[in-house]
Amino acid sequence: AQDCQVANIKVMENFDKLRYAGTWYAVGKKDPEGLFLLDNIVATYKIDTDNQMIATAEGRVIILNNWELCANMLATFEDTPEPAKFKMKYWGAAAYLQSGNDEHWVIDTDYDNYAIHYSCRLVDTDGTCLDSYSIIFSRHPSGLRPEDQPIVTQKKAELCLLGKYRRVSHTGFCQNGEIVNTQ
Ligand code: AZE
Repeated sequence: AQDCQVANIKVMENFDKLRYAGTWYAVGKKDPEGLFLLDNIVATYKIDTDNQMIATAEGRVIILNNWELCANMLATFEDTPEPAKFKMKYWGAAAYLQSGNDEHWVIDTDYDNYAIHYSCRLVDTDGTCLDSYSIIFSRHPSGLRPEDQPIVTQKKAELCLLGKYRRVSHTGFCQNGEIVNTQ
C-alpha cells in the first residue's frame, strides 16, 4: 500500500499453500526490533494431514551476547479468511531460542522461484507498522533470477520497506542441522 497502512497491504491472491510447500532460501531480509536470524536462513514448509501449514526454519543467531549457533525453529500456522495471511506460532527446538506468535503474510510468489514474506508485529496508532520483518525467499540458494528482481523491488516499495533490506548470505553454517558453538 502506497499509504503504508498495514490494513491496505495487498497479499498474494488465491494463495495455494500446497504449491508454496518445500524449501525456500532467504536471500534478503528486513529485521524486526531485537533478536533475529542473522543469515544462512532456510525455511521448509509442509502441509500436514489436517491440511494445516507447518514449517521448520534454521538460521545463524547470536544469543547471550556471544554465543553463535544455528537456531532450529518450528512453526504451526492457523488459517485466516484471507488465504495468504496466517497466524504463525513458533518456537525453538531448544528452550533458549525465541518463541512467539507472529503474523505470516505471503505478499507475492510465483511458487517456483521467488516469494516475499511480511510480518507486522506492532501496528502504530496511525495504522502504519512500527515493528515489522520481511524475508525475500528464493527456491535457489544462489539468489533471485534477474527477471524476478523488478517484481521484488516493486513489492518492497509497496510494503514501505524499500532500502531497508539486507542480503542474506549462505555459507553452510547450518548445513549439518546441528547446534554448533563456535565460541
Ligand atoms: C520464518 C519462516 C517460517 C518459520 C519460522 C520463521 C521465523 C523464525 C523466527 C526465528 C527467530 C529466532 C531467534 C532465535 C534466538 C518466518 C523465517 C519459524 C522469527 C531470534
